[in-house]
Amino acid sequence: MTIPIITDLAVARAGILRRAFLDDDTATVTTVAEIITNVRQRGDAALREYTHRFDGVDCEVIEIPRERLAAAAADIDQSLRQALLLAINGIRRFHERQLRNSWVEFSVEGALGQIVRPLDRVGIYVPGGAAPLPSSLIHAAVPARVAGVREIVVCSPPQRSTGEPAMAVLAAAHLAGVDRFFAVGGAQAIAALAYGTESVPRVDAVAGPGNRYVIQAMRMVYGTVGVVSLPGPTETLVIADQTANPRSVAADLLAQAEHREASAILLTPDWGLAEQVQREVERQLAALPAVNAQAARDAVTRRGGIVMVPDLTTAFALANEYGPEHLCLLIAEPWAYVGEVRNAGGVFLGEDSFEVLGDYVAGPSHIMPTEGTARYASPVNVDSFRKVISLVGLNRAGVKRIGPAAIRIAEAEGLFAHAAAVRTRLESLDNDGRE
Ligand code: HSO
Ligand code: ZN
Repeated sequence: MTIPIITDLAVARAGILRRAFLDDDTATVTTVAEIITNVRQRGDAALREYTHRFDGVDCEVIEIPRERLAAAAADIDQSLRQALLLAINGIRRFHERQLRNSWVEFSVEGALGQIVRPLDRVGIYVPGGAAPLPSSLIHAAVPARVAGVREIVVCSPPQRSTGEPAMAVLAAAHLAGVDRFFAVGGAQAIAALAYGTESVPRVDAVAGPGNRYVIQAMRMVYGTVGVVSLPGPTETLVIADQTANPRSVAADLLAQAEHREASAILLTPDWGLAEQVQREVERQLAALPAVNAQAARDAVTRRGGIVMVPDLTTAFALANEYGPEHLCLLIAEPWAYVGEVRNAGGVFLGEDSFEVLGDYVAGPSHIMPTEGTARYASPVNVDSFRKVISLVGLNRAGVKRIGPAAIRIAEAEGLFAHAAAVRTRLESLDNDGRE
């Protein structure tokens, strides 16, 4: 099977443009609920058991000492360290631009304002498994650091071969300034971060991508702990016209398609391009290592395809309906269409601004909303790790003007102690005759 060309929009809408994977599946829910309860009740003992069962690793001590992180950063290939540092630098600079200030506005009635405060402690999940992603660690940890989070805790499962997480992940943790690192993964890691165990401290919010168990766990502990987002399998929607280079289009589709359970979709009004991209996809698949090619073929054939659209306006309408994690514009005038974009995690503009740069080194966090959550959610950013505290500092003049309205609403709600709290103020204002 090769990447299909879909000419009927209704078919595309009912098929690849309609996602089904966010639905709870009962088996996962049951398993995760049990894991959470167990970790909550038995703490570290439960973590050790799960690590033994799921990761095939026995570790007495769950925490990786900071010296080990530093050693990993010293030991990894010099060019990889330099690349990670370049990425960290770009991510830091991008996120520094996002910082909002606290504000207080004074008037004759006193002051109103808000203070912006970083969270005290944040937990970042980093997937292990077949392909551990050090980039995901830095794309969450650096924004948290810039936000001013006091303590950044990472959880990532140990690898069977070495008994600890991948060296590159440990190194990335050191380079990004992570404070504590625990070799624990899966739903059990999220439970530990939410409730705390003897070793793992309870955090204020969790962030980062994970498999279906991890994401289900995040949904179930939400409220006990903040959940920054629920990143599912990656998705890419490319809009390309006749000016696009079919090689680049195919390369960008395949780059994301090699991720686990990914989807990669092309919308184009140009039949010639569609056919060229189809051929290119085959040619480029043949050049990939077998494992990657298999994942990518699966993505482009089962959850992806080339959809023929009558024009770019239709393409943007469909893209907004779908709300992709990544929207890649390989069209003649990409900037002219930015105003059309309503739902997307990130927009990549033009031939030289492709998504893989965003995955690693461009600057914005690559942890972007998936599964249509771009309708309401944003990529990981500094505000993911900060909150607002409202300040109300009114004076007597304020009470005099707005107090009576408060009384009126309180009475309508039958809340007479509320009304009385205003009245005593108004009475004492009248009595001492001061303004
Ligand atoms: N494209 C993935 C992020 C990633 N790619 C990490 C490579 N490494 C989700 O946006
Ligand atoms: Zn990627």
